[in-house]
This record gives sequence, structure tokens and C-alpha cells, in this order.
Amino acid sequence: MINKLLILIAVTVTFVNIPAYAQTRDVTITRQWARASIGTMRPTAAYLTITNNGKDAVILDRIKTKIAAMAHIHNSTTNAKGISSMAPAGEIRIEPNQSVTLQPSGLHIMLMDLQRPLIKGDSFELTLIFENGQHITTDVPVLAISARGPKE
Ligand SMILES: [Cu+2]
Repeated sequence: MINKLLILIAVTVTFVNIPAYAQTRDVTITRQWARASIGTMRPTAAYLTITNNGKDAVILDRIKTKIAAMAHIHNSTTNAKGISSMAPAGEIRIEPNQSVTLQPSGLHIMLMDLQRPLIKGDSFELTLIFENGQHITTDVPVLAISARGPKE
């Protein structure tokens, strides 16, 4: 009888947790990768696609990773003279049923002050923190220094 009661409590607790998990499943991360680094003195970048399958817009607030002391979201642009520059990206808002892709020459996660070199074939954990408090941690494979993205 006590066992049955415990199972009932366990089931109830699981139920209470469901909304939080469902919310996490609303946002998915795909095509994540980072470019191998030149040692630890030069920064490198990570890229990924964020898809919002939920009913509400989500806003990416910041990035955390143990691999770099600073992980900032930048946007690269090229002006009419063909000169590229980058600046903090500002708010990244993903509307329901929309995706935002971070890719070379555009939005990227700048990994600065690397704690160890990023070597092709390695991977590291990266956590995306959204304004609604949602955290998504993903494993990011390191591709070659010349890579333009993961192979299909
Ligand atoms: Cu940058």
C-alpha cells in the first residue's frame, strides 16, 4: 500500500514538471559547430540554428561555455566598399515557427579568451540562456579551421 502511494506521489511530481520540459522542447538547436582555433590567443566562433516551435517568441539573452571566458553574440556585416566588420548583435528574437541561423559572415558566437585550443574532432558544451529563463545546453563539434559548416 505504501509502495502504491509512493508511485502515485512520483507520478504526480512528474506531472508538475511537464510544463517546464515542454517549454524546453519548444526550442531546438541544430547544425551546431565551431571552427578550430589557432591556439588560445586568437578568438574563434561557434555557429548553430535555433528553431522556435512554441507559441511565444523567445529572445536569446546570452551564452555560457567553459571553453571561453567570454562568449558574445556578434553580427558580421560587409559595407559597400567590401570591408567586413563585426559588432555585438543586439537582441536575437526568434518568432514562433521561425529559425535563426548563425553562420560565417553573419551572426556568430564569438569565443574569446579560450581556456584551451579548439582542435578539429573535439567537442565542447555550450549553453544558450533565453530571456524567459530557459537554458539549453548542446554539444558543439569542432570542425576544421577552413570549414564553412557541417556536411549535410
Ligand atoms: Cu565576432
